[in-house]
Amino acid sequence: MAKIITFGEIMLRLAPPDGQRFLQSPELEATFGGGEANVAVSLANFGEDVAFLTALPEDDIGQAAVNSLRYFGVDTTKILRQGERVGIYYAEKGQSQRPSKVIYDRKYSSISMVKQEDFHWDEIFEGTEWFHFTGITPALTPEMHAVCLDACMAARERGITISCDLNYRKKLWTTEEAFETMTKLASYVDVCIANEEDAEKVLGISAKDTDVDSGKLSYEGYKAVASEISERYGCKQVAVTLRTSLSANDNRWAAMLYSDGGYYFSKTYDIHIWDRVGGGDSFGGGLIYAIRRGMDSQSAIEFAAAASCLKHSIQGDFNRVSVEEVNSLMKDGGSGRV
Ligand code: KDG
Repeated sequence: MAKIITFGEIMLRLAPPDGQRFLQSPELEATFGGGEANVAVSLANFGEDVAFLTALPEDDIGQAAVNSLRYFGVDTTKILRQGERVGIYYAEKGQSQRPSKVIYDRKYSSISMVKQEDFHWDEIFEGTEWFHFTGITPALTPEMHAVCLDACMAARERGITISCDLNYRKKLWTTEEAFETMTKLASYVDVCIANEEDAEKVLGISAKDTDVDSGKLSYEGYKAVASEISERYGCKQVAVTLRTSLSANDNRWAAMLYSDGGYYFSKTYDIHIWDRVGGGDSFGGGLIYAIRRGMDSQSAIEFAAAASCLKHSIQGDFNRVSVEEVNSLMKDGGSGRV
């Protein structure tokens, strides 16, 4: 039975090729992606024993989604095959001054139609050591709030480590709804992953003195965010990604881990973005891998930051990098510790 389970929605991703606009291209490239599925793929690429839990219809599109995960060695045996449809998201890449666009068509997808009683946590969690979800999963439907709470309670009872990326999605719920649900779930979370926007929108914790768009990062604000999340919800470790936008397609990228009262900063990287979607998920995958391998806090945050940087250079949601490639970037890349 897989040692790690990630839980959420995998969607069909339809994207115009070559950076074209929706209103321009006669074609759409079809791949698959979704926050928690992306984390599972990252972990599988690092050699972890990981399963993805979701619901997908019994049709060929559902099967194609399953196959896209199996290709990387993700265990798909826990996936519920039920419901009517695979959710879709349309992704248009930004360029220069034009931001990227995402359009969801995911209502009534199989995972959005599940009921609490569809999940038998005793069976699902047999042999599991780590459970990961993101704020996207409970945002899908009110029923999913309850399912996520069941999952967290069952994981906690069994001593399974729980990680959560707050991942606020404004197209799925309001900040009030996110706050109400995520504050309940956060108290079960051992390892919390956030960026500044997530912390503010989901938990109402603001890094008041950060100045992310000026090209300068104020780390005191991020430190305050991380320790506040840890204190309020009892999370043992809180990781925050530190992004400064240099242009629409260039970021300064680093990350911080708060662990055992200490703050650990990664090196900074100036990255040119080919495809930013899934960058945060690669960070989560890298962090889970590093913690599970017993890396110390400094190495863990370096590994997660480097894994995420590499994803930004890859087309599609899924990260396709090996541990060796991440190690090599950690060793030779970046511009010193922040
Ligand atoms: O983190 C990447 C996700 O945003 C992308 O895969 C789409 O899952 C998705 C979502 O719900 O936004």
